[in-house]
Amino acid sequence: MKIKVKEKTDLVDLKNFLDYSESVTKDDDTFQKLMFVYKMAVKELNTKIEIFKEESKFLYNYDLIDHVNVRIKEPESIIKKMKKKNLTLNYEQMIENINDIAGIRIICPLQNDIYSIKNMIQEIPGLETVKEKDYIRNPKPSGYSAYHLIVRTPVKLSKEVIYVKVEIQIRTMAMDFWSSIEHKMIYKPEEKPTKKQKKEWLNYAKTINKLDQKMMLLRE
Ligand code: 0O2
Repeated sequence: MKIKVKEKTDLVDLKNFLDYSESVTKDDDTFQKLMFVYKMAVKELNTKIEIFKEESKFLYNYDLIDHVNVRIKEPESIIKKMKKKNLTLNYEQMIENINDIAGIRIICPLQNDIYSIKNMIQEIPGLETVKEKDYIRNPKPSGYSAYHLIVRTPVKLSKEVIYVKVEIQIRTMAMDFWSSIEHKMIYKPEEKPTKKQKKEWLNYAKTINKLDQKMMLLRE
């Protein structure tokens, strides 16, 4: 693995940070180095989101953000997802096409809050939006609902600034309740779910959505 250390601080895309034509081998040096950079990206962004959380409580006495979860995708899951997407197992393909290696999940009380949080994030200096998916206005066929933002965020290391992709999922508490259980039982289950089960979960998602709408009215 070639590590390019620059003399001066420089702006570097993650894909130029290492020799990335190499094959993806779980836990080799390149993999470790990549995971370190993703981890730092999540850490930096999470600090900014925590500030929004504290700020809304301090200024408006409102918990705009209930809680935040961060995670780095497991190496096995990254490789599994690459195979599912029929990608060549090299770092170039991994960095370009797997958008959720670094993930942040923000849970908030109401559907309106999701859009306020999304706007606040998009105004963070230096952050670029790569992709947006509004699964609230357009839920997935399963019923899955959330707002997904794929962003590129700068990570300042001692010698360079590296741009790293992070997936931010923003959900209400009700959506999170549904998707956490559905994830285990239907989305990634041990046993394949039946059509009937899938339909039942879709109906639960609709109920959850109605509940979210009612909560917004109550708040108003
Ligand atoms: P895991 O185990 O949660 O990490 P992209 O390449 O960015 O365009 P991607 O990542 O293929 O698209 O697709 P998508 O549909 O936007 O989904 C990204 C993530 O959303 C998933 O990651 C899940 O976390 C969540 N998700 C999507 N659909 C569902 C669903 O039907 N049910 C639940 N519970 N979660 C869902 P992973 O890597 O698939 O899974």
